[in-house]
Amino acid sequence: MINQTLILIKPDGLKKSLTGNVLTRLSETKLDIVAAKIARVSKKLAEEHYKEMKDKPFFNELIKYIMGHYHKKKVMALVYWGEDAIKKVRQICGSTNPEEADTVSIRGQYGRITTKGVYENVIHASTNGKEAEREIKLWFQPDEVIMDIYSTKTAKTDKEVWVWA
Ligand code: IDP
Ligand code: MG
Repeated sequence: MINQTLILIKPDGLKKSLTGNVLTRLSETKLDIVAAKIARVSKKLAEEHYKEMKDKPFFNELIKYIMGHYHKKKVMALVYWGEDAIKKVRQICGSTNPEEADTVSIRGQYGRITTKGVYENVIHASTNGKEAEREIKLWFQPDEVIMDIYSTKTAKTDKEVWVWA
């Protein structure tokens, strides 16, 4: 099945200069990149992204981690598209716990568990179609994605826009 998935190279990945390594590993999937950007993660975005984890004991640390509190305050967000994109990307990422992840997976190679107990596992990838849709729509606007992956509509707003001077 053709599908799409949200990938985040987390702040530890950027801080450790792993962007190239991670993208090279992901290129093994032969999937298409249909959106990409470097983004600052606000508290609001972090909490929305990880809203399912709200009741976990490590939630506050997780929010600080994804916001870049311990590293660089940025993430790289990408959308990969193609045959079994969700499954193929998850496979290369490896298990959530970097100590348990296959040693040749991205998380197995580059992740660590901090003294505060957070799994700094370098990369986020959506786990299923529903999660991918929610996450892609959270991180990207339709005009930032070069393919029509979800239906869109036009809406009138009187919002002020920020433009080059
Ligand atoms: P996933 O990223 O493999 O989908 P989730 O269960 O969705 O795993 O957890 C989101 C993130 O929360 C993980 O990537 C990891 O950074 C962190 N995390 C998950 N479980 C634990 C845990 O038991 N201890 C510490 N951090 C965790
Ligand atoms: Mg998850």
